[in-house]
Amino acid sequence: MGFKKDMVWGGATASYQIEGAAFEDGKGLNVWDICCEKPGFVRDGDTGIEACDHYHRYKEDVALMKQLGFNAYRFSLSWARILPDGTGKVNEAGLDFYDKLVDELLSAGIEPYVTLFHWDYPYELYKKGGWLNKDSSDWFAEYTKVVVDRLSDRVTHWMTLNEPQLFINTGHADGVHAPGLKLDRGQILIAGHNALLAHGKACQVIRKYSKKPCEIGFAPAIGVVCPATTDEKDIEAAKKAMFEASIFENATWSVAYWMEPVMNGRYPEESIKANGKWWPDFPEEDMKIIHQPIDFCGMNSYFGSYVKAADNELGYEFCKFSSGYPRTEMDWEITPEILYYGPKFLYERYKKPILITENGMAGMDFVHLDGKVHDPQRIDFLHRYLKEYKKAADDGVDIKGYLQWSLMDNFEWAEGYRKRFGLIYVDYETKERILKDSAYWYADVIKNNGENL
Ligand code: GCO
Repeated sequence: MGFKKDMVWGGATASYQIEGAAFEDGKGLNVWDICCEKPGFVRDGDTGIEACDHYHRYKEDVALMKQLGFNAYRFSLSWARILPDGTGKVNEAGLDFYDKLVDELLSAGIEPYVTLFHWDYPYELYKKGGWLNKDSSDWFAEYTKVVVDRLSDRVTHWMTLNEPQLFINTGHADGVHAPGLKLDRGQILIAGHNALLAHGKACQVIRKYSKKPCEIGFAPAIGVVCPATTDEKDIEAAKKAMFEASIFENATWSVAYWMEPVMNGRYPEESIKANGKWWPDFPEEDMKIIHQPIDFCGMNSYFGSYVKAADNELGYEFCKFSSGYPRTEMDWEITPEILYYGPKFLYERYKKPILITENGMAGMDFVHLDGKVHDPQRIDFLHRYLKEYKKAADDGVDIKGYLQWSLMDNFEWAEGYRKRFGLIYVDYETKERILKDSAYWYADVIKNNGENL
């Protein structure tokens, strides 16, 4: 059976990670601009001030995507580039940039998949309390309206939030991502709830004001749990573990905490119970706002875990990875089966087409003596993962597409520029782009719609 004829094939990026031009053309500050200045916050003191200079080189980048045969490109908008204060005055130059990018993509035959928020939160709003402020979802709705008014005559695919569990937790609980806070559990639950509300209100705004019929989703991080064997008992155990909110002490790390409100209009009972006195008293109407119709189920996934059924309270136990287990430069285990079981379990539960919004690996990539970037590991990685994904399609899972992370090497948040995730190598001194071997390989997969996997 394989992938459908209209399979979405492309790559993904995020504004702060590639654009650069951090202080140009009236862009406002965001929390990453601020945190990058704090000594020790980002490895090597790296910042996104220049990044890949995509802001000035977007035409070259779109031409490269066209060369690779992409039919889609996922990118995010910098909220503070569009609204320097987060709300209020619009920065026309910022909107113009995205306007031109969208036109360039469409004229190259590439469908824009726009993420509204990929972590670069406006600093002016952060100073008003950010996601803790009860108005934060309205701020997001206001920003969404500005964007939709301007781009929805051409953009028809939207994602609201990227990996809310990451920006809420790494940014607000662990303090290792911007804004670098270490809030308590009660505050985290409020921030999480406001982010969910922001998602819901953005969906409402897009549906109401879009100039064309459109599709909406979001891009959560999906921690896939795979069964250790194909034994039915292990498969059931894996499913249970994947959607169980209680396996994390902090509920907002779980898949269920984000997916259940969005997809089923409820918080998982276990999250509420496990948080006891910490659980805030949210107004009931909020859930109606959060629970908006969604057109596809986004999935950002890089590695997963394995469980086997067990005779204990949980009914399963996690398998341990050995120290010699294959891993990427991020030290993430290589677990291709997540692209089989993840889509399968999500589709069974939520019945929405699956779009891989991110998947890929960081490698030890460098320019070889012949001037090329040979990255056989990435080819092997993508080959293994995509084979599993295709198996899910063969099994009847409604697969919408695959957006590889990332189009090009970029600013990997607190890790700076050392971790290279790109299909395209970026020389950060000269900003020269070089297609890695994996880019050519992926272009061939796209050309064959995955038939050659
Ligand atoms: C994330 C983001 C990306 C990352 C990628 C690799 O999940 O952290 O969506 O911005 O760069 O996932 O870590």
